[in-house]
Amino acid sequence: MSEREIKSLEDQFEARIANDEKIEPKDWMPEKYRKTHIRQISQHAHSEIVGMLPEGNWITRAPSLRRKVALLAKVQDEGGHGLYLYSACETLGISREELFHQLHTGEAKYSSIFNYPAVTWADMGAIGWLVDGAAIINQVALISTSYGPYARAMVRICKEESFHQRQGFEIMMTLANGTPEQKAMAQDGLNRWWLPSLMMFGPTDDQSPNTEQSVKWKLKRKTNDELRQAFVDQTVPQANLIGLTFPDPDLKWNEEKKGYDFGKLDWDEFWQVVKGHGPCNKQRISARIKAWDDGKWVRDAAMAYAEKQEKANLQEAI
Ligand code: FAQ
Repeated sequence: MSEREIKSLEDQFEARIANDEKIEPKDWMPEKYRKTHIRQISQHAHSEIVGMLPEGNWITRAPSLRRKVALLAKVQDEGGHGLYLYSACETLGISREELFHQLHTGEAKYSSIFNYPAVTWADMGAIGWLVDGAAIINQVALISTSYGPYARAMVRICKEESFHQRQGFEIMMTLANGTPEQKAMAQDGLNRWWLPSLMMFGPTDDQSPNTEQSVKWKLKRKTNDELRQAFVDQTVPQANLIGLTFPDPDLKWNEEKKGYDFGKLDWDEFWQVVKGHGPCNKQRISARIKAWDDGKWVRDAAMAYAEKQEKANLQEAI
């Protein structure tokens, strides 16, 4: 293709983005757009399935049948989100095997938040309320992202995340209204998960190398700092309602900006976790590799069955 032809395709592409049209898998797109989407969608997919691990550990220890059923359903939903997102990512021309290879070798990232341990039952409340709460703020914005398969996956994911957030908040509310020990457990969960949840939104805008281009392509509809601020403003009144406090002496209402100010986050800790040195990174990746290896016979059986079906269909056609 000549340079002039490429330039014309680029111009048409930019015009479609400006027009808020969805880009579909078979449409022409700049190579950088495709790669950036593979990076973000796969990081998102990996986060969903690695995110099953801290909560999966608590299914057998849920305090009642009702809690167990809700947690089981939530963890299954996260697996489903991973599936939609891997499928959306595959439409960009990368295979599921390659995506898993990238996760297992550390080439692809997943959300920092899932490298923290879930040590008490209150952490199931804190994860649902705060981690899913943060995920929704980010993902509602992604419903209007420019890549069609990603945007459509987000519609259902957001509905389910909304249930997850409520089940988490309800656990926290029950504990906060319980015995002094239960309230202390809820407070401890909030203390440990609050700052890591704020870091989920990624580095501050001035330190975020991808934001500018991603906002231009309407992959990201809001910046990391805008989303983080929206999350703080939404969550502080919820904690006030159930009588919990935040581990941040600088958190206070700012009438001028009509939002909360909050303290500086520990970005050294964030980068340590992202680079693989968080409390649970090794444990999470080895659990994923084991699941992949243990599932080999299922994949082989499914492939053998599909081949058999294809042969039978061919013979029928002859
Ligand atoms: N953890 O330039 P930016 C969930 C990396 S889903 C690790 O700002 P970008 C559901 C970033 O990749 C949670 N790495 O990057 C659930 C980049 O590195 P790279 C996941 C992070 O992409 C709940 C570098 O830092 N949600 O929780 C993180 O423009 C409960 C520079 O950063 C999504 O993935 C981080 N927190 O913005 C499941 C949503 N932040 O790739 C189970 C979609 C940044 O250049 C249980 N993703 N990095 O080497 C996004 O919106 C964006 O990708 C951001 C990052 C906002 C996460």
